[in-house]
Amino acid sequence: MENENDISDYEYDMLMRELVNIESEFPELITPDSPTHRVGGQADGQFEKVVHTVKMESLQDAFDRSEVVDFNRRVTDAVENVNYVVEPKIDGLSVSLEYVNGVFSRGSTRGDGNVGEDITANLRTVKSIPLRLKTELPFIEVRGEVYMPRDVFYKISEEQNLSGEKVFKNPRNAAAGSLRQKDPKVTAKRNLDIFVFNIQQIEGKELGSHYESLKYLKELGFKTVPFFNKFNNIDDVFKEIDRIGSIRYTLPFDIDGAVIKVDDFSQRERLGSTAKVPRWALAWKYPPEEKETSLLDIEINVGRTGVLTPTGIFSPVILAGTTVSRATLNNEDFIKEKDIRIGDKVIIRKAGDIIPEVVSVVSHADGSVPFDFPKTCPSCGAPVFREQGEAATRCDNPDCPAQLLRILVHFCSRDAMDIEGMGESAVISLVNAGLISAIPDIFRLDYNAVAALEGFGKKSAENLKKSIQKAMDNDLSKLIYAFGIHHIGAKNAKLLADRFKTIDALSSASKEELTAIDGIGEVMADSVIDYFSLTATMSMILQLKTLGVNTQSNGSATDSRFEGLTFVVTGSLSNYNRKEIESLIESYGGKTASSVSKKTDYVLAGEAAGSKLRKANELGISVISEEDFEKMIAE
Ligand code: 0OX
Repeated sequence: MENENDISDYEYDMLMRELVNIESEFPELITPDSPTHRVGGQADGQFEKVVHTVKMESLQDAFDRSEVVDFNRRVTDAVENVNYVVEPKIDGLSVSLEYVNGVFSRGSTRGDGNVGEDITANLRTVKSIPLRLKTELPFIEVRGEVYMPRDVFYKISEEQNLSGEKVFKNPRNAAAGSLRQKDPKVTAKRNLDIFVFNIQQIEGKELGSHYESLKYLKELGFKTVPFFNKFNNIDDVFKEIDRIGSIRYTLPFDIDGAVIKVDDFSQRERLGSTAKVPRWALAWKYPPEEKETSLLDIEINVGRTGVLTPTGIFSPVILAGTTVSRATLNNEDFIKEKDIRIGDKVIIRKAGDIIPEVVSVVSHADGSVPFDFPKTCPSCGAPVFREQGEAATRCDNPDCPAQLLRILVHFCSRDAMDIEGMGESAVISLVNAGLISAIPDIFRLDYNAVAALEGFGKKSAENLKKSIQKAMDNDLSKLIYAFGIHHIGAKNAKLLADRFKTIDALSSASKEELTAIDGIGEVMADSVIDYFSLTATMSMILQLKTLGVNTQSNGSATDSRFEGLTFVVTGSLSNYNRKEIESLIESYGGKTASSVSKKTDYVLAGEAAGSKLRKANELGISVISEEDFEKMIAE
């Protein structure tokens, strides 16, 4: 995705460093497309190319103090009486600005350091870039960092949130996205800013040091890096990088480090550059800010896909400039591995300076106990599952309210029950109107109520009725797939339907029977068994059958367990009306009669059964309850 990363910049930099080390030790492993071959992003053709006559070099990173000490040793071994300038490292995008006779003539991105892109029109909209310099120099090219101030970033994020647009991940991505706009008017609205920190080329002025050139840049009207100080020993350099680190989050813009530069230009020349970086400069990278706080609670949320995600609730602390009181705890293993308990003192930080995470546990509270990851879904109470080799704990309940929309949309989708007119927006409307709250409700829709809904009308309601009625005769394989059983795609659903023929046979299949099918592995078999072990699943299947939904393989023999048996139903049942129970009995090959006689095999007696029950007892006919009946069909 445009200007987006999955890992934090700090992590990226560390990984890149590791790759460079591996490649220098094992050059045979270097691939032609190794990311170490580029200095930065490459030009992608949307803008005109600009060849940088003076290379826009990158910086050597340092993550450990010993690396700064080594850098100082290398420098002082080569040159005497060194002065260092230390400046904040602005977290933005490096650009080049060219001025001919004091007039801004061209601006470009750094690209890979040798070739960038012409973004003059967009840079003209950055108010702090002077369009005319205070002195009419024949030519000057400067380098600076374009950034988005943090308050601008928060304001734009809020607007993007409100309008449902994708929100930029951080101020740097926002600045990058804004600079790459085709229409400069869009860039202009983004309130970008710049800090200039280097003279790349100059005609008409002699300068001997970096410090001097920064002062001169100011005189010309540039907004230079907000502070830069000169030191003649490494101890003071350390003090300065620590000082900058301590004020880092009070600055109104993001910095990701401090840059240490040899001041004197003739000393820089003597030190020279490697193929990639100058030997006279070093970028100190600050590790992400970490803070200690207390874990007050662990909240478990169920996502649309049924995954249970634990979130830590903390005593609020200010971290990387904002107040943090929540952080994801990822999953059960993360909590177990770190032994995170409610009441713990923990260290938290923000990955990539944006997303809060728990780094470690400092101490447990007195009397605390290991966190017990829920065994049931906090949304619906059904048992939850964790599959072998998977970190996620999942709720598979087809009635889980947290997952209802996704479950319904999948159930109706083309490869599943293929119900035309039941796309996501229709499902949302029907759920919001209270007409559907579980899968079986699809087959007991009140079409008058549907017709009265906004966006439906009589015609759509009629069409919907037709497509739902058609779906009732779908082959078993479509129904199995429609259930959305984890790991069971359309093809596997067909395998299961072909082998078991009826939903009842499938629901009572053993693991051995399942894995005996070519194409069904252990993970799938476990998933099927878990799914049918839920009471909610069995109750849903019973309802679907009652409503007349086909649960058999088309063309296959039917489940005729009640063949030759006659039932008389009396009293009121809790799960079925009279018509529903009769069609259910018939679907198993049984017959129903209205009066009890010697030919009656079973009397199914509900609440307040009267004379028929008495007669059955007189004739010695088996009387069964609704519960007994459900057991008979579940067997
Ligand atoms: C910054 C920044 C970047 C000059 C030659 C090598 C690196 N992001 O703030 N780069 C440099 O220096 C260049 N200085 C900076 N302050």
